[in-house]
Amino acid sequence: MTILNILNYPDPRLHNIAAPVKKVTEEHKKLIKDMAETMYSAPGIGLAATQVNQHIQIIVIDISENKDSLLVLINPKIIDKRGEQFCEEGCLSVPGVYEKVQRSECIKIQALDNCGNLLKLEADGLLSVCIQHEMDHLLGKVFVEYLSPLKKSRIKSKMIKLSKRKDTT
Ligand code: K2U
Ligand code: ZN
Repeated sequence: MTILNILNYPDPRLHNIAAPVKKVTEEHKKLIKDMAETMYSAPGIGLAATQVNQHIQIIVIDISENKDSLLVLINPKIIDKRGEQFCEEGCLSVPGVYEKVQRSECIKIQALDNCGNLLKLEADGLLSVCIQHEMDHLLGKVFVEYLSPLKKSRIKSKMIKLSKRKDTT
């Protein structure tokens, strides 16, 4: 069981752009397992490899009640999107901050699964929000960047204070 360290905003590594996975290896499968354990223990319903300082295009998601339906998306691409939704979001890299963000309501994506097979998926509601949120992480984007400059600045100051307090305890 390996719980990985999750980078906290405004760590500059959260703005790295993730590279595509050329071939799914055993090393990637080990990272996926560790990411899933880290996500479940947080607890959260999604986690991008960027957040654990691995800058490759891998996402894990589980929005199921029983936490027994892990979705692994490698090299995800949005191939269609429709509508809009304005939902409250949180982020394991920005603990304690919940703000509304506008996203596409329905998306169609293609990705590789953890065996390297092509998958296509249509999502709406919470799954759609989560996938878009995680795909932003792979592009080096954190959800607070959609907020007003004032809100973003206040969140950044709050997170810097939090990290300084952690360092002194
Ligand atoms: O990227 C992350 O930090 C994972 C998020 C995924 C997420 C973001 C926005 C909306 C839904 C999911 C974490 O799971 S944040 C914790 C959380 C848990 C349940 C519902 C919303 C947020
Ligand atoms: Zn996040």
